Amino acid sequence: MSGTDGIWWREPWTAATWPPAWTVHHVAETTSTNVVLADAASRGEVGDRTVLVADHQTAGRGRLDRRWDAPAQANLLASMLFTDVPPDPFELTQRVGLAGLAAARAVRPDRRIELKWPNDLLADGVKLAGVLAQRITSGAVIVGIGMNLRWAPPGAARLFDDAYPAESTATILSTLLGFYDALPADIGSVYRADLATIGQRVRVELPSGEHVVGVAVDVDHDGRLLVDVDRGQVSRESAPERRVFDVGDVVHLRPAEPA
Ligand code: BT5
Repeated sequence: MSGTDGIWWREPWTAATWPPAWTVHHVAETTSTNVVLADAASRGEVGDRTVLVADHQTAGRGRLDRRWDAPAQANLLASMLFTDVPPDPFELTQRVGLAGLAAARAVRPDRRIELKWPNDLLADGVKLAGVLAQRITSGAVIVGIGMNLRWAPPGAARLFDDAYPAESTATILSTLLGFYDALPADIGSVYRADLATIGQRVRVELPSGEHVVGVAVDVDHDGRLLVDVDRGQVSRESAPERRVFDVGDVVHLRPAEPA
């Protein structure tokens, strides 16, 4: 793999043994692992299950053109390329979310780590990790995950409170990739079983600025969230209206929390 963006090499971290299906490249600094891996994939330089992991991103990206922040060498910042894309590409992001969930739980079994729709990880109710998927023109899909290990912005969570050896970032990534490989072929029921959002009272914030409040009842075959919107938001007399969301930010509301 070449690149104008850094020096590429394989398996630089002695702590890591990568599962055989994956080719892991590591770089000290890059703009965004998603963007750089997408560019390399578009040029045909890398193949299925290539992973790019960076110690630092200067332009880390969130969904909807938002930013993803982390100081150098603090957190897990990695992107995976899938050229072998299933008929329902969103399943790849569900799988990465589930693998991240399993990896985080493996190292911090004492914390309450949950999956929130569409693909956030929460630790004790606060955002710990986010997943960003993008499809490139060849049809391949890049799925990036950022997980806070040693640093988190205000209002977010990190996995470790104390000093944690740098090599362990690679161990967590390796664990994550191993869990990915162990996921069953039929992912929908596993995802829905692990998704803390289902059954919760939620506020769904839409890109338009609108928000709705209701109870999240399920995720459909297209990965969309089904919400029974509170009666008061529709009309006083009507039964709850079921709405379907394919994009949005979800806040899990505690029962007593104002919407
Ligand atoms: C996400 O977006 O949660 C997807 C984040 C994906 C990041 C990875 S890192 C490796 C790969 N390369 C990239 O360039 N990106 C991926 P979203 O749900 O839109 O959340 C973004 C919002 O979370 C921001 O607007 C901030 O408010 C907040 N935020 C930024 N950095 C954060 C952090 N480290 N921890 C928690 N929240 C953060």
